[in-house]
Amino acid sequence: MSSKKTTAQPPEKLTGIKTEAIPNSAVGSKAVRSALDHVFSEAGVVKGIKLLKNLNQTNGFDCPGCAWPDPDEKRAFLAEYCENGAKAVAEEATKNKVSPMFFATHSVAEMATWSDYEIGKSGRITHPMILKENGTHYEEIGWEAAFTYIGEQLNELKTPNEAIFYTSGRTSNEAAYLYQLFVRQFGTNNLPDCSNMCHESSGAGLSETVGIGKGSVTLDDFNHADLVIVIGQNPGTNHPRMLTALGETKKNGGKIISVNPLPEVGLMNYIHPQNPLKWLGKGQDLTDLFLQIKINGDVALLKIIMKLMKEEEEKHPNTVFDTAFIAEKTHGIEDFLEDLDTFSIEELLPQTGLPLEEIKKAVQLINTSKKIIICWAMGLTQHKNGVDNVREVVNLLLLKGSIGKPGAGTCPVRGHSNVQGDRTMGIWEKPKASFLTALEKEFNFSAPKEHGFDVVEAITAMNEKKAKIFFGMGGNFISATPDTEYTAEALRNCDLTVHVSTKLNRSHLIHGKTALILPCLGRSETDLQQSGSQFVTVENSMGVVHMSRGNLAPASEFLRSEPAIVAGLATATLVNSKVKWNELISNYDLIRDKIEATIPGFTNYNERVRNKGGFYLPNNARNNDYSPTATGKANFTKNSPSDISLRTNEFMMMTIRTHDQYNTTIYGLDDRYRGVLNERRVIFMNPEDMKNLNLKKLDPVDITSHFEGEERIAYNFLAIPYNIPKQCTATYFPEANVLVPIKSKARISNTPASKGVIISVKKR
Ligand SMILES: Nc1nc2c(c(=O)[nH]1)N[C@H]1C(S)=C(S)[C@@H](COP(=O)(O)OP(=O)(O)OC[C@H]3O[C@@H](n4cnc5c(=O)[nH]c(N)nc54)[C@H](O)[C@@H]3O)O[C@H]1N2
Ligand SMILES: Nc1nc2c(c(=O)[nH]1)N[C@H]1C(S)=C(S)[C@@H](COP(=O)(O)OP(=O)(O)OC[C@H]3O[C@@H](n4cnc5c(=O)[nH]c(N)nc54)[C@H](O)[C@@H]3O)O[C@H]1N2
Ligand SMILES: [Mo]
Repeated sequence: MSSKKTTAQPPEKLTGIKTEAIPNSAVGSKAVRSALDHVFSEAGVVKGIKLLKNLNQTNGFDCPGCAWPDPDEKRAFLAEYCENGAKAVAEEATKNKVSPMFFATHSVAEMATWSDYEIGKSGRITHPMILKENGTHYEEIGWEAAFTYIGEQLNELKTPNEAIFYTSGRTSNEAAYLYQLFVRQFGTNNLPDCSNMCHESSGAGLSETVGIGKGSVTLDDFNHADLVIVIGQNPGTNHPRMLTALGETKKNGGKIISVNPLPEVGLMNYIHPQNPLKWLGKGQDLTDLFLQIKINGDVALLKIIMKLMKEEEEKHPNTVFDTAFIAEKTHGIEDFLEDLDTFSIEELLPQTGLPLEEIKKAVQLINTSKKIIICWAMGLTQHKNGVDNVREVVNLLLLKGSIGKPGAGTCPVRGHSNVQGDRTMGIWEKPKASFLTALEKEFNFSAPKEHGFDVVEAITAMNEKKAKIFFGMGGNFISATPDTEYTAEALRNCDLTVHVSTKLNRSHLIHGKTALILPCLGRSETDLQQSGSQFVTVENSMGVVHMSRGNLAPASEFLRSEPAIVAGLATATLVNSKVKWNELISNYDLIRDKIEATIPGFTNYNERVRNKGGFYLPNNARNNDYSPTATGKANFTKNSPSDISLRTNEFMMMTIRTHDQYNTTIYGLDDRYRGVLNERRVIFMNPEDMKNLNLKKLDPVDITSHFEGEERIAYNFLAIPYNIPKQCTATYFPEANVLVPIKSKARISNTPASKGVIISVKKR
């Protein structure tokens, strides 16, 4: 039994597992109780009620939980209630404080031994802090001194490209816009973001095929769909309000197919939180057909489906394919069908692990549907062929003409609540030339043209000492990124690491020679500037831009807003900037005027965003217009099934979220919908696979990942027999990130393949 000592990963210590039966349905009274417990214990009852009253209300703040849209009308108390949204706001409204005294009491080395749960529960950071070179404890520093120090360090770099500016997806449009402007005036496009690890494969696949990197559907389309396919997504935990939309699809006679290696509880059956009378009942069955696919078998499945569709179309022309749409709107059908013919069902089927009969049921539903929506998330994007997955989804929709009309289209369900808006605002390492030109014209400077580093490239550059300063606008870089020990070395190589954060996290503890924490306001808090209290704006997963106004008292009087922090930084760093940074933050309307002047779709921004529910950004695919693609039409593409082959005793591992976490923020230690309580170091395995390895339930194991001859080990996980296909396993992120090799990533999008890790399992 060996155990490597390390501080960059969560501790290996087990916390005392309990297992219970998996519930039959999601939400219901238990979910409401769980949420209220979190809110009241973190924030107290009075503040807790105020929080819930303002969550997702037109005049309140946008839920920081996920990017699922709110209905444009009805927004009663608890109307858009969701357990995990409530937990997200509770986490921000916590009474606990991480003060200078807290930092004086706990050394960095001590805090690094805590679990992510303990680190997070420490609370909100109250003052700007600095960890000096060779220091053991963070110490208080004034805002101006902090800005001056960072500015000096930035200006001492040999080139601006030695600095990296990361963004997580909670940052508002206003903050993101100012931030990218500052970074580009400083002289680099090194703007990696959480999207690089998330929906980058969707953006890449969709831009190429339909000419826009965002989804095409609106919330209302769910009312009209004949069929919704949910593939590689667990909405019951990660987008609970989506279950309401799926419920509406069913109510209106639509069908639902779920494609997932796990029978995720929320997708199967759901009890509406709004209807307490039904809390005790059986709930509503959501999924009509569940395809329990093997990990990374999706391209193979979609190809089989499309081959069977083609067979039927050949027998009965014009009954399956939308030939008029294909002729008028698309490009490449011949090549695509020819390529499809080169694959045989016999060869594809084993990759899916499914009986052909089940797939035929799906084909039957697809053939008879005219309006199809396909929803997906990380189960498709975080694979070596993640972009192929997304493009294959588009192929299916194009065959059916199921895009650009009501009740049909693409629905990549975004994660962070403003990750889509941040991209719209220019947080991108590969900016479009037209965007840079608009910035140059408006602000009278010369913008860098060379593409910057994405997340994986940034880590590699820091590891190889080609980059020396890391700046994080939100997020938790060390715990969110792959290959934990390699990334830790990268951050430790830096001369300076800086984090703009609300709460303490592990990235403050795995640091450069000098480290700073700049504490900011959370979304639920009042943002007071010279002209009065400000609101910010965000864009949800369906391209609606709307306002978000915090109204709770800030966690500390020393906090600054993200826009104000950027302005402070820019003023201290840039010598020749013609931007009036301080004026811009005196009234955020002025920032929005600049956005309007440089980004298409924001005409009359300040006026329209004050309308109830906000406004939709232009979306060519939604309007059945594919002119922005290279061919001017929607493109069929040729895609590759998985090329991973497992050796004896090797397994595929996906790293997924529990019901009690928000990415790297651990709300609690339970995964109620999977029947696991009080433990995160678990590996879900097929019972027969366990038998072959001579493993019994809850046996402790070590996990080794295998990649191009390299091995990485994660110690001390408990094996859980679970309803998962053979040779497939699941662990939780971030505990298993140490196993994800930095070089194992999706073609084109460069997204870490954190759902397709090859592992072996050994009893301890
Ligand atoms: N409460 C809560 N809400 C969140 C988050 C959170 O952590 N907590 N995170 C937010 C963020 S940033 C994001 S990106 C989203 C993430 O939302 P999801 O993508 O739903 O999150 P994951 O837990 O990664 O789940 C991936 C799902 O895909 C399945 N899957 C894995 N591999 C495959 C595969 O090869 N094929 C198929 N068909 N399925 C597969 C898994 O079984 C799982 O059900 O949620 C957002 N919302
Ligand atoms: N193995 C594996 N790795 C993954 C994934 C996976 O499925 N498997 N998923 C990937 C995905 S989809 C994503 S999106 C990334 C997430 O990566 P990140 O976005 O970097 O991580 P989060 O855990 O969401 O960041 C949480 C931190 O953000 C800070 N924060 C919270 N609210 C605010 C705010 O309003 N302002 C500021 N400035 N800071 C704030 C808090 O300090 C908190 O600790 O992780 C990726 N990593
Ligand atoms: Mo994400």
